[in-house]
Amino acid sequence: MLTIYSSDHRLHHGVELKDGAISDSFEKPLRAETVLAQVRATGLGDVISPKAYQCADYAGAHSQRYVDFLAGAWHEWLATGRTCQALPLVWPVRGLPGHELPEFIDGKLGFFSMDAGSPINAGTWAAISSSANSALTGMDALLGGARAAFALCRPPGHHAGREYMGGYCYLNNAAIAAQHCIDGGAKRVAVLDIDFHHGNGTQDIFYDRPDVLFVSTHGDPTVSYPYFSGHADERGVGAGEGFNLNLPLPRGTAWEGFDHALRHAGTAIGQHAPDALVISLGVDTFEDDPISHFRLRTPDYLRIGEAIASFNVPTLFVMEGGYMVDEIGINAVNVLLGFEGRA
Ligand code: Q9C
Ligand code: ZN
Repeated sequence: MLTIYSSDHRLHHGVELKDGAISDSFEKPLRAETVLAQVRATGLGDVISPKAYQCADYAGAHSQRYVDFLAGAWHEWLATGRTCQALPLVWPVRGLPGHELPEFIDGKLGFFSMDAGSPINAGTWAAISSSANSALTGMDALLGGARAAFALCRPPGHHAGREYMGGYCYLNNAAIAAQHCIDGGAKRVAVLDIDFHHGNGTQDIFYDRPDVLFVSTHGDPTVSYPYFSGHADERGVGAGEGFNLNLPLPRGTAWEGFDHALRHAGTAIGQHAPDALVISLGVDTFEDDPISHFRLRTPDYLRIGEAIASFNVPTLFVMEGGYMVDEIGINAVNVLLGFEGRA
């Protein structure tokens, strides 16, 4: 299987608020490096760099004004005389009118975000555009006839909505790839999100559309981030009703419960009969993940890959979360090896 990877991801490394203090983000460069090392160690296949794309290639999944904001945010922040990382601090929540885009960067940061989990620094745009380009290059491989490809994206993307960043995410790499597939002539696409966290951003982007089915397994939002989406009764709206399937699972879910949800997902994907499948591949479902609460073990990831292969659809794997750095390479690549029948 072809892997698409750009070392430009290293240009982005941020902070996060944890337990009342600011600290280094769990979403750090070493994550992608350990996955790449495991791709090489297992001989998964060739590793190539992403091709170049335009902002217009991101603006089907996102709005043009949001992409423009991301591309220019660091320079607007610098122009105010600050050289520290840019973080939002105020949000247009229920009860505030909130519909007018502020002119000043501090207002824009809040307008275009869901939380303070996505800091912006000097290298952020280079990193996030290379990450999206990796997903686009992977989808182009599928459109060219490949059965599968692996976009080793960093930063991740699935919490980023049509007009907002959050949860370490900026551009929604999986959604951008799915939209690129539709633009390339596909009638139907499915996105299956197996990250521990609900893919609220991908849900947001395709919520009113019947052409892109979104299915997500994740920690029950009653007790897990992102708290405000991911419930089973969110089924899509308008023409998109019935094309969004959330499968929330309790804290402590191990292989049996996860496998059951995966089969449910497989049935829904089969009914949709997609031309291509995009997997939001998070491995923060691992038992030792520092910020998540499932109990999958390393061999379980081989089984996940086998299950996905049995759906029998051309498949693009897009890297999302996973924060137990020592193990994320083995676990992520196990999914790919399982898919290829190398378990
Ligand atoms: N104590 C991804 O996996 N912080 N994003 C949650 C819980 C945000 C995760 C804190 C987690 C975002 C792509
Ligand atoms: Zn996650």
